Amino acid sequence: MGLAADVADGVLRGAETLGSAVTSPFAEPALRLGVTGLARAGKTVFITSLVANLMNRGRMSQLVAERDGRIEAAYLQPQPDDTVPRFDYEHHLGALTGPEPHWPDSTRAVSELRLSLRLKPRGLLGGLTGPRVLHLDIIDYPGEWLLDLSLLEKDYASWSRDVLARIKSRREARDFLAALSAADASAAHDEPIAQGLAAAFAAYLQEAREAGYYDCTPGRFLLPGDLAGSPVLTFAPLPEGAAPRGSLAREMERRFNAYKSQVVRPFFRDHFARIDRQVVLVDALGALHAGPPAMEDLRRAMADILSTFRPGSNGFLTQLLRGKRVEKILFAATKADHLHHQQHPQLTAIIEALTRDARDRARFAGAETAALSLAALRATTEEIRPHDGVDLPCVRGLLADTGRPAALYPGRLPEDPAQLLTPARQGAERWLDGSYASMRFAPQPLTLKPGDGPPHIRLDRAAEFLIGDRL
Ligand SMILES: Nc1nc2c(ncn2[C@@H]2O[C@H](COP(=O)(O)OP(=O)(O)OP(=O)(O)O)[C@@H](O)[C@H]2O)c(=O)[nH]1
Ligand SMILES: [Mg+2]
Repeated sequence: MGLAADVADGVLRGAETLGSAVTSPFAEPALRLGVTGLARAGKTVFITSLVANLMNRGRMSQLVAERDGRIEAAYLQPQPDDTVPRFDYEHHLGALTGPEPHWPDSTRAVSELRLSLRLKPRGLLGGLTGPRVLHLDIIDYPGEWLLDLSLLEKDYASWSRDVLARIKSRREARDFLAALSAADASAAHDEPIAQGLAAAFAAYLQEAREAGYYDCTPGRFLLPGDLAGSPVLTFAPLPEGAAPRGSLAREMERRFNAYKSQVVRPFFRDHFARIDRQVVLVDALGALHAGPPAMEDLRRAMADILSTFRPGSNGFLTQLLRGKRVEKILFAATKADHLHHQQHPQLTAIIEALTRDARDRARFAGAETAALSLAALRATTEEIRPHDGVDLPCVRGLLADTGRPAALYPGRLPEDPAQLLTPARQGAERWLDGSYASMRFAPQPLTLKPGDGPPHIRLDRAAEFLIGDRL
């Protein structure tokens, strides 16, 4: 499908929604909610718990439509996009709430789920029109894929030059650079050589990612999904030089261009451009625990990810969106159940500071933004423990590795997030006030009252911001 068809499709959808308010009470509007974040940020748990809590709304008191009794029912339906994998809700919920609760497996690609909400009619004529239905289409996609947007502005030669300059002194790149110096880019293309270089480059990206670098594009090299082994993922940057027809360099260039046109563009066209509301999940506590370099890395990754929500920053995107934009963006610090609620304001301040630039720009572009800290699935209980004559606000849970109970006091988060972000920006290796502790808790065994979803922190507030105005 070409660009024009897509844009026309968008216009049609817009017209439908508009028309339904005026003429046909039975047309059913759909709202597309994107859920993204870097690897392990908490996307799968967030979607699973959000859906479970929208179906059983006993813990959703901050959702105004629920408080006012406007939500009559919520149920799963077949999704509108036939070629996108379905978000495996039942499986993930089974993992979290089954007899031996555990966290769901990592997911490596885009997936989608449609939750339909039957709502009491609104307004004066409400009694005449009968119930309304809103389809909520939830799209889970890796934040890493957004980083590929910058590739669209580069040709193969300039991309190669940038990458090679950036990685030349990195320890993680040593093997790849050695393989590169042994290869002859102007020699005739030879598939095993191309595969060897691509594998070495992918191994570098993986190591760099683990070492905390965020500039690990092309994103699909880390999360290949069903593209693994295909030519669009079998290329690598090469030093500049002669590239006669049929040479390795020519073929690599061709594949780089194929990656852009057949992987990056379709993602933005088919998924990103159709999103109405977006939540960006951030594991700020994880970065805090890992230290200042990880925090600075996270800040830069966020800035890059969020620049995609400022359409003017990229010609391709501007053309693709043609004025349509994400209406609301929520930045959420996840896993807040690792902190006693006394310290939640400090965590929220960190996520606000981390995303400040991007939020200012998004607001300028017309999107409404907010930041909060949440736990999609609360795995701990709070407790005050005396220690050396002071009361420490702790959380207690079962350790994921051993199943043993343990109490955690992560440390005192500063009131002013600049005390963390400034040293991180200046290249500090460790935090001035020592370190922040972390533990991995398992989900707690649950016995849910009828009508209650899984326990969470502020998931209802997140839902109110993201969809409340449409209920
Ligand atoms: N305590 C706690 N831990 C959480 C919560 N949400 C996520 N986690 C932890 O974070 C890990 C990653 O969560 P996922 O939801 O799988 O993250 P994801 O973003 O889908 O990860 P990928 O699919 O690998 O990109 C889980 O295995 C848990 O250890 C939460 O609400 N509370
Ligand atoms: Mg996932």
